[in-house]
Amino acid sequence: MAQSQSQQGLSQFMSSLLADDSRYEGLDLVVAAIADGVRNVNNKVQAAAIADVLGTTGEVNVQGEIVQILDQASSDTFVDALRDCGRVAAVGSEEITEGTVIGDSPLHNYFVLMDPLDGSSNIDVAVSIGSIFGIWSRPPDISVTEESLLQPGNKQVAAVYAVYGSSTVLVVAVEGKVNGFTLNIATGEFELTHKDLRIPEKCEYYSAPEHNYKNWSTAMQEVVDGLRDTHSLRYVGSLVADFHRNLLKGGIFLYPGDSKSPQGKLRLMYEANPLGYVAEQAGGNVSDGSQRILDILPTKLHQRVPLIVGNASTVVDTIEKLQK
Ligand code: AHM
Ligand code: MG
Repeated sequence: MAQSQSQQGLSQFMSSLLADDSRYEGLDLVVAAIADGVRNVNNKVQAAAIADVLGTTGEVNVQGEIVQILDQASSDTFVDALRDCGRVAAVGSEEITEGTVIGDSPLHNYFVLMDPLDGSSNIDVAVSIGSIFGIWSRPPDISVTEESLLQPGNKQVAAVYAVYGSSTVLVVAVEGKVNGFTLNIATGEFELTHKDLRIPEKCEYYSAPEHNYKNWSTAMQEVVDGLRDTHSLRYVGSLVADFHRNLLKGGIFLYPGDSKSPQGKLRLMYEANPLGYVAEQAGGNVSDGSQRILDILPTKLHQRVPLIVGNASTVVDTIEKLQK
């Protein structure tokens, strides 16, 4: 049976989106590899309790956080898929201390930075979690080392994220176009279900870790006091799920720095940059409170950054209030 427009598959969609554009040569293969990894990780997430792979590996990652078994398995799955696609020169992962160099032939023309399983604290309790990917093209003259991964977010050519929730959704952003696909579990196909996503102009929701309220600056406390008066709070504690909700329903996500953690909790290279890119392509905005996140020159693979992302005018309004 021919697929209707609303059921267009991911690979067909990517082929028509990128057709004949030499800037994106091989990007369809990178996105397809991520989609394969997402199918695989989705199976692992769904089967985790039964397969008895919930819980921790007993290790602590470079962030000082306890590594869940599924964190590690997801990272390995995506590194393998990205290596096998033949187009990725190097990968940075939240779960790997140093960058993983894959290859430096002319075909290896992308870098990928990823949070393979975002929302670790929700893994064991059946709450939505996800995977986040920023994709950079490899400049032709650059040799492939760990340092090559340290490029600003404004050089990203695409970003992708998945949410493993009440359905499994893959969102792909490329140069002004953001589209969402839902995994059809009967066929294994990602079908186009959210075409041309734009963040709604009406901002009805805010997401913020209010358990940190007492450690915030007075200005940040006042911003969130104001949001609380006029918006509904939705905070699940998985960045990618909170972000996805705000993208679809209209909202702003904030994870500020505070007196205990001046740079906040979230990571620049594989959380803030990719989701900031998606937000901007969907008409939203992203900031660390004083500058556009995507313009930050990274110094470390795992550096943290305060994050304010979502509805454009509410982000701008928040920055103005913080800078008063
Ligand atoms: P993770 O990448 O190890 O899962 O940690 C990041 C998560 C984000 O998904 C989420 O926004 C944040 O940590 C929640 O932090 P908190 O527990 O302080 O609310
Ligand atoms: Mg994360």
